[in-house]
Amino acid sequence: MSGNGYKSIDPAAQEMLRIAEEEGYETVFSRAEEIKPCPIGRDGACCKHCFMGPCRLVGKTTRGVCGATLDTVVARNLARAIAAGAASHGDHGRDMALTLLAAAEGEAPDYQVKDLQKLLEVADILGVPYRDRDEKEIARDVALKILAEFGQQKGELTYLKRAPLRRQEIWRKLGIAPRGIDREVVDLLHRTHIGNDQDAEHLLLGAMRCALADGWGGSMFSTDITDILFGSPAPLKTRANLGALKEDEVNIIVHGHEPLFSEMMVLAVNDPELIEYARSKGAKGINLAGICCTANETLMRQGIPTVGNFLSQELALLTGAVDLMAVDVQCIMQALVPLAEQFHTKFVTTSPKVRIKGAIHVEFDESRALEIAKELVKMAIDNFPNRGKVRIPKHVSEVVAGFSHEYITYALGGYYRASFRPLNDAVIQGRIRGVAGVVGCNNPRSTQDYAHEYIVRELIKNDVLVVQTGCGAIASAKYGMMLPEMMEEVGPGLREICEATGLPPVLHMGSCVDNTRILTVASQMATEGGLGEDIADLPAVGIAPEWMSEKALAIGTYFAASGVYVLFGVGSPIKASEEVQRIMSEGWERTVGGKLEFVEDPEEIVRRALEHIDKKRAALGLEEYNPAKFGKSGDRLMLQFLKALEEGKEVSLYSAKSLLGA
Ligand code: NFS
Repeated sequence: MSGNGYKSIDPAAQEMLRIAEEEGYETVFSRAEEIKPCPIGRDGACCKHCFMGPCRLVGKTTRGVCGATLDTVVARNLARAIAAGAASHGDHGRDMALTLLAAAEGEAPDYQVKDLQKLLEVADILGVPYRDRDEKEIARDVALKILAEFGQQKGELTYLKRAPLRRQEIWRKLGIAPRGIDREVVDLLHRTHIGNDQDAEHLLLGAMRCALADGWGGSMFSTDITDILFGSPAPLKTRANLGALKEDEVNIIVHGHEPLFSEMMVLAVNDPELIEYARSKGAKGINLAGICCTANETLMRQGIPTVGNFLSQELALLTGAVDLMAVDVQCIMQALVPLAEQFHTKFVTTSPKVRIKGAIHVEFDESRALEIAKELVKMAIDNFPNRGKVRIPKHVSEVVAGFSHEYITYALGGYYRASFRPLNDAVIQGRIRGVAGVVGCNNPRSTQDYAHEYIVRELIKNDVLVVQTGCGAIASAKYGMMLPEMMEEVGPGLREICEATGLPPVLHMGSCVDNTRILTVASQMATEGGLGEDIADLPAVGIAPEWMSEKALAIGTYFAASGVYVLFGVGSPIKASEEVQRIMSEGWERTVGGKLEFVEDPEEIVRRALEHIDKKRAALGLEEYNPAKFGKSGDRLMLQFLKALEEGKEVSLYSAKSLLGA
């Protein structure tokens, strides 16, 4: 196990794990101890693609029954995982598009276009006419155009043009510009069937093409439609960790990924009649909270608290305070159902795609969305009096979230000067050394949140601006790292920028599909000027310190294929093949400019990340990073001055001058 030897660094998780151990509840942590990972499968050396095997390519066995080499097997296993990850994001995006279409056609009355500006921007990119047209007509045509990109057979995805020109040329030259979202997933599944593509390098090119169909297709569409339907996020303050559960209120947790359902739950818990009904059952109110990425969606837009990331899902039930947990798709552990049975918790599946044996199934139907959400809230209220022992840990942190790329440009230049110019200038001057996306899951094979927390702290100390999504963002939120108070731990140059713009040093940019917001920021930085012409020129890195899902592999691959150096922690699914490691590292760096490496040690991840950032700075001809030059701007001193005033200290002209260092 990598990490600090503990199961979690989260004090709330530790408290619940103590209870689990003392009282004999099984969790993902205890199962991970019992089940040792198969070393052959873990390293990518087990081939299960036909029934002549499975072939375990270890020791003297260097070929499968069909003759497939270790390099082929390792590359094929990774490629299949990437196809599954891209399919998951793509299908999520498709559901969003179908709902936008239903809303536009009047078949989903509870959904409306909430962000007209975003709808018009998306219409413009997609070439959908929007002048003098009715909003619903535009929304319908946008939805239809997006749906057509899923089934498109030839040509290129339209969103590729959002990437810098240089990047588009690289994709075209290599033949990896994705044609249609579904086509690339099917193509990769076909290629990895027995007897097809058996050249590791070529297989991995196919994997990049499929991953790009996720990043610049399925996921990016999903982010855009979510903004259109529920509003583009802007900063707000809310709370994170199990302490957000309330002893005296009905607690409902939404868990999963598609905000279509969780947004309706937000409306339902605010229904005055239901609040009154909750009171009639002895509760003071209704408390909605989230887990995993659907939590990130409602947190960013509605300020709904998150009770935790991936590894906290069972721990929430152990509090005995969850009256109902409703799930949709992805990252939902089957173990939740037998665990819920040991408490009073009602566990409800809602997606037509996801049933879990033993769970209550209330199928979500977008034509009666709010009605179904209210039904579930009522079910939770009726269950409130059935609670047994309740043990809610006190730990909860505040978090400022909601940094869409639109808001970042606004923060940097206001409405009429919204741009990335100030950010680029800060990088050029060396106030910001570089930018890092720290994203991805938790994994019980490494201490929960240990690597996330360590890496983010080290990066901001070294003047690297950090942007986060997914369970990585929830990790930082739980430790109060997304607050202005963090400024004390920030390097001097980055601190000056944060203080001048009001941006925190660690930005919560949303759920995992919202990694596409990071692609957009990177593209805009690259085209703004002064930092080269392509994403690969930027002093930037992507890190998934505690990844576990196939979706994470798809994300890492589309970032690498977009020109970013990506580092994954925990362990390596390609360990068995040095050739595959070489292709994805030096090989990809030569062809696409980005690379994907698996590095277990968080310290080594930070070292490589900073080294890469400095290498890119040098290639751009920028001044060498020198933190000693910064930290003396008036902004910081002004803050101290204002704080002194706030604390009621008498500030005379003389003391103000001394505070300001004059
Ligand atoms: Ni991303 Fe979000 Fe979390 Fe990993 Fe799962 S919730 S989509 S896959 S575990 S970060």
